[in-house]
Amino acid sequence: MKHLVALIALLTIATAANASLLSDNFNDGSISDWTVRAGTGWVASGTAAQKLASDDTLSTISKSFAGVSSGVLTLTYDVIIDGIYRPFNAALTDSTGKGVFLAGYAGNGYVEIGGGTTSNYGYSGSNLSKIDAPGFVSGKSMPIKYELDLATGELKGYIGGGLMKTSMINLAGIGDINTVAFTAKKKINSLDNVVLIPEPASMALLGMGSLALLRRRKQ
Ligand SMILES: [Ca+2]
Repeated sequence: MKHLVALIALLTIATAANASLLSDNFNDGSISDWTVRAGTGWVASGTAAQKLASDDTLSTISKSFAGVSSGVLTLTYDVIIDGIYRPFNAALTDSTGKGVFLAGYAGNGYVEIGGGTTSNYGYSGSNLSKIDAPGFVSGKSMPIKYELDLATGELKGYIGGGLMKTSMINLAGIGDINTVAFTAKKKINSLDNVVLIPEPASMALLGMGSLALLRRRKQ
């Protein structure tokens, strides 16, 4: 019985840890549940979201989720950059629009990762580091992952599964993170499979606390 209780507790922890805050594969051919924050927005195309080809202004779409203020946030998405040097950035922000830039320009063989805090959804070149990413080429879908530790401000950026860059971000003055935004400019950029997951760190601690409580009750 004791083991059964422990097993149920562990399963509960695993389930909670895997729950995503936001997930969208655009397979329904719609991006109507995303908000246009700037520019003319993006369009649904097949089973991905694509930037309008004729737009010359920065265009931002965003989506809100249940706010988080602790633990590690993991954001993954697939992106195709069409061009040699194109602005394409993701941002995680609070309800006032303050937050963290995750990437800036990208092109054949490289991307800029890192950044600092942002007060809007547009592109900012400040504090971004250009890094080599040999697999990141025009027209090819690349999986991007960011891990942001809300306690320490450590930001890790992965491209194609490999760790590309670790940065330290000053999160002072930023409230609960509750919005993800994507900005692009010119040409066609493709966005797909956006998933935002809170890391199990805080969940696991909570779970272990519950487990200890259960054990104590059984004794
Ligand atoms: Ca899709």
